[in-house]
Formats: sequence, C-alpha cells, structure tokens
Amino acid sequence: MISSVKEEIRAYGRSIGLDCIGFANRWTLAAQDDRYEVYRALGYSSGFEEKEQQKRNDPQLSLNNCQTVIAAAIAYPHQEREKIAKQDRGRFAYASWGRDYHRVMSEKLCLLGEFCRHLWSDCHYQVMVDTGSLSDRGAAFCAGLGWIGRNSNLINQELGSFIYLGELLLDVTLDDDDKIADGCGDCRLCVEACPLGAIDSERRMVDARKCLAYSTLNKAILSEEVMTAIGQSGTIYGCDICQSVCPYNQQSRQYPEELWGDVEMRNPYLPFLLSLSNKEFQKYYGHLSGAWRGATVIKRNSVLVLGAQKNEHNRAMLTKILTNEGSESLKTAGRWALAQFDKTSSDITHKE
Ligand code: B12
Ligand code: SF4
Ligand code: SF4
Repeated sequence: MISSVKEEIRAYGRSIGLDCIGFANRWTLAAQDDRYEVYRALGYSSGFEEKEQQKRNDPQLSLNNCQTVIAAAIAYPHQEREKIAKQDRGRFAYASWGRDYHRVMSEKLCLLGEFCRHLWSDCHYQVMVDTGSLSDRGAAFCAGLGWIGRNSNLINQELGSFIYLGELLLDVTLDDDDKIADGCGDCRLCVEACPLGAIDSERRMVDARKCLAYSTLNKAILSEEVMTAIGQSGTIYGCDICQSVCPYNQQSRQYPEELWGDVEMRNPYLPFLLSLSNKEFQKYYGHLSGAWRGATVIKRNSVLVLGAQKNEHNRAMLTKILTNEGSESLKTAGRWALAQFDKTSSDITHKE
C-alpha cells in the first residue's frame, strides 16, 4: 500500500522510468555552503557553470514560492554491448549515447509535474536538467540521492554515478529525505586514474581547466599534453575515465533502448565524420547531447584520435586538413596527428 503522498510520487516516477527520486526542502538547498565560491576562486571554472551562487542554491529565484525540489536520476549504459573494431573509429562518452538525455529527463519530469498537478490542482512546477540555474549535484545530494564522490560526481549506492540528474521545482511543501553518508572511504582509484591530475581529492572538486571532458569542448588551441591525452583516450567528446574505475560503477543493468542509440553514433567512423560539412554533421550527429558545441571541436578531437592510431591510410586525409579551410585549433591538431606518424615508437595505446 502507498504510505504517503511522497511514496505515491516516487511510485509514479518509477513507473515512467525515473530510477531514483528524492525530496529536498527549499531551505536545505538554500543553506548550501560556499563551495562554488571556493571553486571559482581556485580558478577551476569551465565557464559553463551558473555564475550566481545564490541562483545555484535557492530555487525560489527560479520558481516563485518554490518550497520543494524533487531530484531525479536516470541510470545510463556504460559498457559496450556490440564488439566493434576500434580502427578508424572514436567514441562519444557514455553520457552522450542514445537520445539526448536533456529531452529524455525533461519529458519524464514534465509528466511528473503533471502528476503533481493532479494531486494539487493549483500547484506550479518547473523542470531543470543540466542547463538550469540549480546545481544538479547539489540538489541531488540534498534530496538524498547519493553522496559527492572524490571525482565530484554524485554517486548513488545502487545505480553508481553514470546517472543523469534533473529536478522538478514545486510550490508545495513536502518533507526532506535523509542525506546519504559518504561511500568513498579510503578509495582513491579515480584520483590515480585521471590522466591529467584534474581531481582535487581533498575538496571533491574537479579543476575543469585540467579536465579532459572540458578540453574536448574547448575551442582554443590545445597543448601538446592535452592533445596526446585526447588522442590516446580515443574519445571525441567527454571523458569517462574517473567513473569507469569507480567500484560503484562495475554493475550492469537493463537500460531502455532509447538510452543506447545506434552503435554508429556511439563509435563514429572518423573518416566519414571528417568528410562532413558542418551542416551535414548536424544532420547525422546533431541530435546527440555530446554535439552541443558543434562540429569543429568534434572534428578536431577526431583528428587527434586518428593521429594516435597512426593508420597509414589516413595520412593523406590528415595532410589535407592543413591546407583546407578550418580553425587554427583543427590545423594544430592536424600537425600533431601527422607528427605521430613519424615517431619511431609504434605502440601508442588506444585506451577506453
Ligand atoms: C559545468 C559542468 C561541467 C564542466 C565542469 C565540471 C565540474 N568541475 O564540476 C565539465 C565540462 C568539465 C563537465 C564534465 C562532465 N560532466 Co558536467 N556539468 C556541468 C554543469 C552544467 C555545472 C556543474 C558545476 O556547476 N560545477 C561546479 C561545481 C563546483 O559544482 P557542482 O559540481 O554542481 O557541485 C556542487 C555540489 O557538489 C555541492 N555540494 C558538494 N558537497 C556538498 C555538501 C553539502 C552539505 C551541500 C549542501 C552541497 C554540496 O556543492 C557544489 C558546488 O555548488 C552540471 C549541470 C548542473 N546544472 O549542475 C553538469 C553535470 C555536473 N555534468 C555531468 C556529467 C555527466 C559530466 C561528465 C561525466 C560528462 C562526460 N562524460 O564527459 C563529465 C564529468 C567530469 C567530472 N569528473 O566532474 C552530470 C553529472 C552527473 C553526476 N552523477 O554527478 C551533470 C549533473 C549534468 C546532469 N544533469 O546530469 N561538466
Ligand atoms: S573526467 Fe577525465 S580528465 Fe576529468 S577528472 Fe575525470 S578522469 Fe580526469
Ligand atoms: S573511484 Fe573511489 S574515491 Fe573515486 S568516486 Fe569512486 S569510490 Fe569515490
């Protein structure tokens, strides 16, 4: 039997594919400390964060009279299910697989909002996923969905951290759920695995400026070290390294088909991707969440991955990049890629 209105909302959420739901009172969120100011003062910002500290924590600055934030998580696939040859291919990070999660999560949260309207006919709600003002991890932490891991990701005891987060802001008062205690203990696997030392383990923050996930989106000219790391990772958008090693992410589950998407989208054939105009790129890959920065950075990263693979048959195509029209960042990547062919050590590894 459903014991309370919160359980009724949770049960409905589960029935529409929200894997976990928690409740946070407006005051709990508003009481968040000054972590963001510290992050900013340390120069860790990517520039993609909401800049106003108050807006990140106080939902009333987004929805008039907001009393409760319902935080939700959807677990997404994080293991290949088809074997596919890696030669000439790159990969999008797991969070970009399948239908764009902003849409998947927003649609479900809107359904949940309508369900709440059915419970309280005069209530108002607002949905946020990633691009809203609130800190999604902060809201999820306050609503008891999990703890903040050393790699700064929100980890749920059962689902791990490969989860999308989103919120429903509501002007109805509901009780807080309990917060979850830290589960990292003495583990430091993510800190040790990060290729560029981007994890500030003590503060549980990531220095975005050092983080590969940020570099794959950065349109500026990349350093030699970063180009090497992107090339060797084989990843043309994002980075999954610090989550893939996490003990809480070793389980596998059943995921809805829409979260998998097409294998050709997960592991694009790079010579094809590089042959596309920007308009054509949008047609093929534009629907992926990892394509939001446009074709230029994905092409630049693809050149780096092909450079690290050093397949002789790609040399001519990479050489053309230097003479074609294109950004300086792309050309620098092209020069780096060609330089790899001339290196004597032939065993640049192609890591996942
Ligand atoms: C900007 C951004 C990035 C930047 C900067 C990342 C960073 N350093 O945080 C870049 C481009 C690097 C990035 C990368 C990735 N991102 Co991102 N990103 C964001 C975004 C838009 C804002 C994050 C932000 O403000 N960061 C600054 C830090 C300081 O704030 P914060 O992470 O929100 O942390 C707050 C909480 O931890 C809280 N907190 C911590 N402890 C405590 C304790 C108490 C008591 C309280 C009250 C609060 C509290 O305080 C912090 C400051 O407000 C969010 C969406 C959103 N609107 O929140 C997605 C988001 C964080 N990203 C997400 C994902 C999936 C990724 C990637 C995995 C994608 C990929 N595969 O490449 C990587 C992961 C990299 C990593 N290890 O962190 C998910 C994370 C899901 C999860 N399980 O945590 C989010 C939530 C998007 C979503 N809706 O699903 N991202
Ligand atoms: S996402 Fe990659 S680069 Fe960023 S902190 Fe994690 S392992 Fe390091
Ligand atoms: S790898 Fe270990 S330290 Fe890092 S987030 Fe996972 S449990 Fe925490």
